[in-house]
Amino acid sequence: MAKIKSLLLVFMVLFSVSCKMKSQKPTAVSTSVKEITPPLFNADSAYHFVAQQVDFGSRVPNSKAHQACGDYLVDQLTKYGAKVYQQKDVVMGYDGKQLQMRNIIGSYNDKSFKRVLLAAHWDTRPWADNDPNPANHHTPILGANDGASGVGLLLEVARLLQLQQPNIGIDIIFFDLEDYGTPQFAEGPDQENTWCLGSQYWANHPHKENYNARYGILLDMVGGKNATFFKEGISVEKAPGVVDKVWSIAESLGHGAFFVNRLGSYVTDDHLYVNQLANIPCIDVIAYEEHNQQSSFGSFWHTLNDNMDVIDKSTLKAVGETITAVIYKEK
Ligand code: AHN
Ligand code: ZN
Repeated sequence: MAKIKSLLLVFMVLFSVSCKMKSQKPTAVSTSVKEITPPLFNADSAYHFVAQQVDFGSRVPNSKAHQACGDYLVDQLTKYGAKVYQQKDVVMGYDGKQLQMRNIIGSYNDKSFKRVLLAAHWDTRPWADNDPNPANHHTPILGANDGASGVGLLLEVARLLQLQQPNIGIDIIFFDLEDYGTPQFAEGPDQENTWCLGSQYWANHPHKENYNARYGILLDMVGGKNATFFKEGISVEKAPGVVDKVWSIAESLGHGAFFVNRLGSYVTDDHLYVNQLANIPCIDVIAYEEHNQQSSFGSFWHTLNDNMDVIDKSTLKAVGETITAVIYKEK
C-alpha cells in the first residue's frame, strides 16, 4: 500500500510538472520574422546571365531574338522557382509601328503582403543613335550594359531566392520596350512617353489586382567598367528613404566608390511610371558619369560598343551584393 501511495505521489508530481510546462508561455516572441544571413551573390553567375542574353543578338521588338530571349527569361525564372506571369500585348511605338510587347514577372512568396519590387528592362534599342559614326545610327545595339546587365543581375538574385527565402515577397519585373524612345534622328518632338512603354503598360495594368509593394528598385546599366551610381533626381524626390537605405548599405559593404553619395541628374526611366502611375516609391540605380562629353550614361551608351567588352564583374558584384543585402535585411 505504501508503495502504491508513493507511486501515486510520483505520478502526481510528474503530472503537475507537465501541466506547468504546458502552461508556460514562451519567453522569446516567436514569429516568422528572423535575422537572415543572405546567400552569396555570385558575380560570375550574373556575368554568365548577361552573356546569355547578348548571345541572342539584339533583342529589338518584333524580332526572333526578342522572342527567343523572352522565352529564355521565362524559363530561367521558372527554373529558379518563381511564379511567372507574362503580359503580352501590342502597343504603338513613336513611329506608329505595332510592337509585340511582353513584360515578364517572377514572383516569390506570392501570398505575402510585404513585398519589394526589383526591375530592369530586357529589350534593346533598335538604333545606335548615339554612335560616333552616323552610318551606325540605324543599326540595333547589343545592349550588354543597356538591358542585359540589370536583367542578368536579377536572374542571379532569382537563383539566390530559391536557395533562401527572405522575410518578404519579391517581384522581379523584366519590363519590355523601355528603349524604343524617339531616336535623335527622328523629326518632330522627343516625347518623354515614347520611352518605357512596357512599364507604362504594367503600371496601368498590374499583373495582379490591387498590387502593391513597399518600394521598388530599378536597375539600369549596372555592369559597366568603372561605373558610378549617383543619386538620381526622381528617386530622391519620390523615394528618399529607399535611396538612403541602398546607398548606406552599399557603403557598409565597402562599395562606396560605386555608390557615390551625391546627386546625379533626372532620368526618364521605368521607375518614373512605377512612381507616377502605380504609386509605388521606386528608385533607379543607373550609371552616371559627371564629366563625360559623349553621354552621362557612359561612352558606349546607345552605340555599337555596348557589347560584352564593357561589362565588368566587379560592378555587377557591387550592385548585386548591395541589392541582395537590402532584400534580406527587410523584415
Ligand atoms: C532618356 O534618355 C530619355 N532616358 C534614358 C533611359 C534609358 C535609355 N535607359 C536606358 N536606355
Ligand atoms: Zn537605352
